[in-house]
Amino acid sequence: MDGTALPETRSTCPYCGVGCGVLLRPDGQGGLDVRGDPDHPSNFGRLCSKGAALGETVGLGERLLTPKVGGKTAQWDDALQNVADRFRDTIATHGPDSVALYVSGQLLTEDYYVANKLMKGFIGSANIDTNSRLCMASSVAGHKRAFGTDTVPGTYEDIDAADLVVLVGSNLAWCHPVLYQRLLAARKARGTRIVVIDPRRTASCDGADMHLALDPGADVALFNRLLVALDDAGATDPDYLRHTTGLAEALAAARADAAAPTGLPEAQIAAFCDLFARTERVVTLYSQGVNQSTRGVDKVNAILNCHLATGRIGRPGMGPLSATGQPNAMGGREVGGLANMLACHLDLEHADHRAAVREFWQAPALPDAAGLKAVDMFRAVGDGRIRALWIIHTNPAVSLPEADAVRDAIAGCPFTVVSDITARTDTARLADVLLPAAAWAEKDGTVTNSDRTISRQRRVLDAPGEARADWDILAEVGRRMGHARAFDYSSPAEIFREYATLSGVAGQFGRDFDISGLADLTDAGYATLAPCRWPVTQTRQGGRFFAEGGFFHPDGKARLIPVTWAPPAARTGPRFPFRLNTGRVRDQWHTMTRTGLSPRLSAHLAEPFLDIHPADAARLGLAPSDLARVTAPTGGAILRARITDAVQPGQVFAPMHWTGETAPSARTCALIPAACDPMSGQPESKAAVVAVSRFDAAWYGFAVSRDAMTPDAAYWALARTTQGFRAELAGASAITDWEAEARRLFGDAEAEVASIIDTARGQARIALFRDGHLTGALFAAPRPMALMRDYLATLPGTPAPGVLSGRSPADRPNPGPVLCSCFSVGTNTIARAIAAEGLGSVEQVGAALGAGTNCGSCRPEIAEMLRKLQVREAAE
Ligand SMILES: Nc1nc2c(c(=O)[nH]1)N[C@H]1C(S)=C(S)[C@@H](COP(=O)(O)OP(=O)(O)OC[C@H]3O[C@@H](n4cnc5c(=O)[nH]c(N)nc54)[C@H](O)[C@@H]3O)O[C@H]1N2
Ligand SMILES: Nc1nc2c(c(=O)[nH]1)N[C@H]1C(S)=C(S)[C@@H](COP(=O)(O)OP(=O)(O)OC[C@H]3O[C@@H](n4cnc5c(=O)[nH]c(N)nc54)[C@H](O)[C@@H]3O)O[C@H]1N2
Ligand code: SF4
Ligand SMILES: [Mo]
Repeated sequence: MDGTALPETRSTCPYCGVGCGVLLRPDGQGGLDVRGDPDHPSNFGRLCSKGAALGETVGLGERLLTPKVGGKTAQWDDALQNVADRFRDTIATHGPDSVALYVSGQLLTEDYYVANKLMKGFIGSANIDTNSRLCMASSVAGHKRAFGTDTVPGTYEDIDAADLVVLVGSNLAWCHPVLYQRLLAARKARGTRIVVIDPRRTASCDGADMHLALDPGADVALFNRLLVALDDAGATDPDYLRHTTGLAEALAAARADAAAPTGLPEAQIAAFCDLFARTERVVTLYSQGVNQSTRGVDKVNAILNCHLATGRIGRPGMGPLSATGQPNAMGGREVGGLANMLACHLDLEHADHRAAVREFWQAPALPDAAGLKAVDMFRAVGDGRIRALWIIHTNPAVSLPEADAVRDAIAGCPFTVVSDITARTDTARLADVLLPAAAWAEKDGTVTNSDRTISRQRRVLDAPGEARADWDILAEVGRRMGHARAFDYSSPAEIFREYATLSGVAGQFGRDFDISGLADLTDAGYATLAPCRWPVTQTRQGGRFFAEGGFFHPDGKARLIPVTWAPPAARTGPRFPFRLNTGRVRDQWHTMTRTGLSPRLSAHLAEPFLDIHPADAARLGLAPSDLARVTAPTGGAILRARITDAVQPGQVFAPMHWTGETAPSARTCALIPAACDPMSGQPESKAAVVAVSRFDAAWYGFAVSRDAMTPDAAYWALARTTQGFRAELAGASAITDWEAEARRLFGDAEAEVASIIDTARGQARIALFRDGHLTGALFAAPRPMALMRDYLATLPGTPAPGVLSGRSPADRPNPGPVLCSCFSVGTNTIARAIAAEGLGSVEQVGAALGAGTNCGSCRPEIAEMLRKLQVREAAE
């Protein structure tokens, strides 16, 4: 088939909460061409590196294609009946609260709606929670406390129209790259000031006017200082304050907090407060540095206080904006996917709300109290209170705090069901029943992004094997549990109409979330639904909230909340002297089950790492490329040390992405204590305490291969390449037979071998060939080796003469690690061009090499390279 003849279909990127529109064109061979949708109001055609590489992640190599029961392939009928029977039996014997659903902000709204309806309405338990507990729960609780409901007041257009954007605990440049590009475009057009508040220097600091490297957890102290400064400067808005209560109490608490430590120089605090006070159009955009904290809700309210006090909310170019992480984090909040919410922003604790939903669903029972929140849910799995668990679209054995304990709890649960697109996850490996889910490009539904825009995801590929959409699997189990009528859905459009109708009931209770204007959408209307921002009613569509008050507390007023600083729950001390911060890298998505399939994305950072300050590294005797052993009260890890002053002394940073599948010693969440915010239940994933030392391996290795490798070493990390795989390795004990080791690693006993082995020095270079083509090469030595890794990664499957030298021939310079993933331009290539051609700006680098001219995600890193080279030149 001629792929280009197929039409493009509008859909939505399945990664972050920016919610970019994509145009998808199947290439006729199972692949997809992807480009940004020029007409989508979130991105106007832009995509980041992850969105642009979506086409590389739809292959079937790793897909789960049939149900499995007890590890064996099963028929859908048997698997579903098994799930329904085991859930029903468990409920009959131990009650509805002995079962639980753990779901995800990556589910489509229709999937989510059915899951919530099944659990709360028909199983009659509120034990459904979602990974959004680890992500958005503090923002939800903060919004509800201040506004009376979980409303995001503003829109993305406010970023275009602001004069000051304050990024708090957000690495926007890497985690919401298209929004960041939008912010940079606004800065170019109108000179927007940017302030970054983050203990760590990130890619987002590159374009910033100010970086406030505050102490971890000091946000409440800083925003209390700001509130006082706003009051002192006369910047509060008496007219607007009529719509609020609590300013005096909030100010009193803030004044009493004046001595709370921030770690910032007084002059810097003053400069920030002054800039904020004299700028009317301020957007404060915040993310996980705020939410993932034992004081997350207070942090949110400390920010909201400042916007409410100044009346800078709900008008163009101003307001607080919580950046949602997952593509449908917002949708999940709307449908009530959290254990303490009902549906459509109705409250579980509210008898009238319960009665209305119960009647609407014709449900036998509705719980009247919140269910177990994620961390407590897995504790209950661990201690046997929960005996049947269904995990859908999330990987909790990796992503929850105390991940080793969570993994053990799931393993010990009498009955675990996992719905996933692949069996190769740390969680799926523990399942009794494994259900193959259709992936994003194979199913229809809707998602809501950070600014309340509802967009369609559309099916462009056939679901492979026997994979089925999540809503379909859930509805089928609902029917088999005896609720035929309630779950008699035949399409996502039908579910969406029911959901929109229910939101009208919420509207009648005066709730903000009302999309009843879409309740009569026909199938054809659903098929062609254009992006729209809620609310959508007969009288209103989209817009901002709260410019004229109109809050959702009974008195219609917002609450300013008195908040007081407190340090993170885990305390550093002699045993665990370092503060561990965790987060994301530019080109990987969470546990890497999709982005990890793309060689381009895997080339940016091919290994898990620990960022540590040069002074700390020197004290610990850590040299660049050494491995660091990281120990916490709850677990341990081995990570590659990256020595950098981007982190402060006493603080270290590690990414969250690596797993038992990709780097078993780098399961970062094993280091995170399960300390949670008391109001939101959100864990403090950014402030663990650890000890760090050098990991002295007996040998260090690097390997490339055409086919999958099976590393067996104290440390290993595996990544995809265009030619197959690459791996970093380190062993705890000496190897005596290197050739046997290489054959085992590459799973090939018969290949021809070329090798240079110096047993006395413990050095080995071994290459395996089949039919004159390289199938694998292993390099090992007692110390980390300087090799041209990115060049070596291109050799498997080629004749690869000279591979054992570990270097590229003189006429093929080593490009270095990929910085620009759109055009695969390496760091060395950029550095060479800067030096040889005297390039002085990101634009000039782009003109010379193309790097940074497509999605722009790497522009901050190019700027950082230029800055470092200029600093070096100035010093010379
Ligand atoms: N590339 C990529 N993008 C993603 C994702 C991904 O996996 N990969 N995931 C998506 C999801 S689900 C989410 S939730 C978002 C997360 O998006 P972000 O929240 O922007 O990302 P993080 O890296 O988790 O953390 C943000 C920053 O918080 C800082 N921080 C730590 N402690 C504190 C503190 O006490 N105060 C302050 N002010 N800052 C602190 C960290 O140093 C870090 O730079 O990203 C989304 N986008
Ligand atoms: N240390 C630390 N831990 C963190 C964080 C942090 O900053 N630091 N951040 C937290 C946050 S904000 C988040 S959001 C979580 C994310 O953590 P998780 O949700 O656990 O991570 P994902 O890799 O996104 O898991 C999604 C799973 O769904 C599968 N999947 C993909 N498509 C489909 C589908 O269509 N249907 C089904 N059924 N399955 C599918 C994927 O293969 C994958 O296994 O991590 C949290 N954990
Ligand atoms: S910013 Fe990137 S990951 Fe996020 S929705 Fe847009 S293209 Fe997808
Ligand atoms: Mo998230």
